[in-house]
Amino acid sequence: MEYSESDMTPLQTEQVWKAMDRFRIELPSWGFADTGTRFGKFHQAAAAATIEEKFSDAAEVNRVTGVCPTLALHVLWDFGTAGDISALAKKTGIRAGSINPNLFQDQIYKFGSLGNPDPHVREAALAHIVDSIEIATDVGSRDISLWFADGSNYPGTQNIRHRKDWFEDGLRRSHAALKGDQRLLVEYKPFEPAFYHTDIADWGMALELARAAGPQAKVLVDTGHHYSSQNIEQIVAWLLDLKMLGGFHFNDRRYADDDLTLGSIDPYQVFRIFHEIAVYEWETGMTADIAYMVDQSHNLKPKIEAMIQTVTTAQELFAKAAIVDHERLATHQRNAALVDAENCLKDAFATDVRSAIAEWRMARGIPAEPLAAYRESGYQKRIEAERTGKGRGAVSSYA
Ligand code: RM4
Ligand code: MN
Ligand code: MN
Repeated sequence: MEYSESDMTPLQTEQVWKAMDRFRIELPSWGFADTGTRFGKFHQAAAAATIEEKFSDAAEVNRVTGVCPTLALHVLWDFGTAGDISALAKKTGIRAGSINPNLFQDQIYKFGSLGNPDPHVREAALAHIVDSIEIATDVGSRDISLWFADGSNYPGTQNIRHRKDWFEDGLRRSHAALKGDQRLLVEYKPFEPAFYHTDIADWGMALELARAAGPQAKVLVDTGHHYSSQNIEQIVAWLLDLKMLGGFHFNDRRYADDDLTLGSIDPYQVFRIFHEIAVYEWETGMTADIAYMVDQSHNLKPKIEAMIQTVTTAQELFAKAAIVDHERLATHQRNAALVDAENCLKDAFATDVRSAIAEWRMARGIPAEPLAAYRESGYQKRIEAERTGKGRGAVSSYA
């Protein structure tokens, strides 16, 4: 690929390299498996069906990008066949990342998990979270990532306040089971599968519940879990300021929780999120302890290529945010120089950082062009031949 001649200053190049040295992003095991919509699944010959295949695919993405050392695991989808995670980690060089309990697929969860009106179901959900924390301990993971499908479909059918209280109680008890520096990440989502009320519908509810749970509970922002036109970077800025931002699930959306490739619909939105983090760190001199994770469903795209595209896009947008001139921006903000302030962001966003990133990659022994390197490797052809049809029956992911 040809990039335009870099119009970057030496300082900006240095800022990009520093940003690339620290930016790591976690891949989701379910992003390599066959997924679909509620209308059906289109199978891919290369889709991963087993935990071994998911680790192998993640290792391939990490081999060509060099920045994805961990893999998020879904307890029900990945531990059913209980592969030996530490052996897999050794073999592939990929470590287990966040552990995601499954509190939505079992029949008992028809009316919710921690928010279920039946105390037995609430206890079962809590037990599953505690088991997941054990799994996290066993495989050496720090983060237990909680997404709840809990909610209701019709007005008047559930007591919203009681459910909130049950969530508080369940999360507090989950927090008590954490060991060492483990964290609970509380994810929110406004709708789906519940279509009238969702128990943890927005960042305010997630924040309140995380605070009630205990000091090692933080909020997880899934970029697809907002209403259209919501200002996500403002949420990020607030959570940073409150020291309550635990991590991200990255994906893009156009209409609902679409799980599209990061930056495919609105790259400026992602840039603005990264900018809030960069400016926070610049101002405070602190490093925000944030787990950057991908949560995507590549229903139509080839999965490994889509993942590489996602990672390189994330790097580019992170790098663009790293070259914003913070001093200049702060001055313009103080003087309310609106056009100049806005242009600080726009200039950075418009800068082509790709050649600087390619040079950084080469200096670090990573292929300059991850996607091309992947295509040349022959991996795709090999797994297509090996796996064809194998994963069809596997209950390895949603839809
Ligand atoms: C949800 C949410 C969770 C993911 C599930 C499958 O919408 O994004 O993080 O685990 O989907
Ligand atoms: Mn998510
Ligand atoms: Mn989602």
